Amino acid sequence: MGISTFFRAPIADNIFDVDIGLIGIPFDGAVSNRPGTRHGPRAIREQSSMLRAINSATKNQPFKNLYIADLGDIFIESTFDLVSAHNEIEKYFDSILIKNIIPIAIGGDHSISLPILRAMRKTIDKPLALIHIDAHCDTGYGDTYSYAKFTHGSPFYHATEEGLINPHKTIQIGIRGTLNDINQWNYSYDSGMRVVTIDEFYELGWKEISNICSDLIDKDYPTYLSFDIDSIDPSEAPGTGTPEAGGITVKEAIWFLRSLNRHNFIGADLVEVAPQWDPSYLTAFNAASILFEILCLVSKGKKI
Ligand SMILES: [Mn+2]
Repeated sequence: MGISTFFRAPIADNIFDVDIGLIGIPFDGAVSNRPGTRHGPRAIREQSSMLRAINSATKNQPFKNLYIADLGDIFIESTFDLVSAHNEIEKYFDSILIKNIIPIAIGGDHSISLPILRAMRKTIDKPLALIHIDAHCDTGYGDTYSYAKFTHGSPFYHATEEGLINPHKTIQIGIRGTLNDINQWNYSYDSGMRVVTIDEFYELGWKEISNICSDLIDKDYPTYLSFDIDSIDPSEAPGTGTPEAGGITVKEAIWFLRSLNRHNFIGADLVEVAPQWDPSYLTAFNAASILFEILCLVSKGKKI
């Protein structure tokens, strides 16, 4: 009944009461390859309506004690001006965070993480830790990547340079694929981020990677989770702009996310679903399932 929302959650009637806000960001103004992530939030909403409220494996019931609401899609006016669009996104998150709402953003291309992190950084006294699951490091910049300053391939370069995230408490997981430039992701290594290639992910296994996350980031440290759907193998998530062969499975992603329950997540995003490249809706459905695990993680231990 009613109109489509994330997990059939209520549309917030009084935003001041919301504990966790599910926020769509329909934006693809910064993509390098196939467009379409502006359609991601609505496709994930629709598929998420098939999921139930209880996590059978972890017994989490995120909706039981918290007011989790769909805050709708951000309306971005300056879609042809990337910097202005990012400023609009940042202002929106400022308005959410001042009400103590924990944000989970549904993109949108990966450039949206930058304005979200800019807003989040103003609410805490130190750079955030980051757990970043992706096929790409997204730290390309300047002459190693497209010569443009802001793209969906550069948010974590800027987030580090602007002091939003602590590179020594940043881990990037699932990295693979082809490059434009041999030095494209040097910044991740040079700045001290822990880069886990897909080969290392399978050599060590997801449990060991989870232990590395725990060693790197104290359990109370404010941590942001960014999940790019292109971390998943294209056989299970073809609906994305920059697919890379040989990724993790949805099952591994879900197991791995559940294992991160020791961390203090203060916000999260799920990005890069471009549903029109996948007429089966499988990508959006898998994204909705991953989003539910993220919701369980973020809601864990939070007050009423
Ligand atoms: Mn990415």
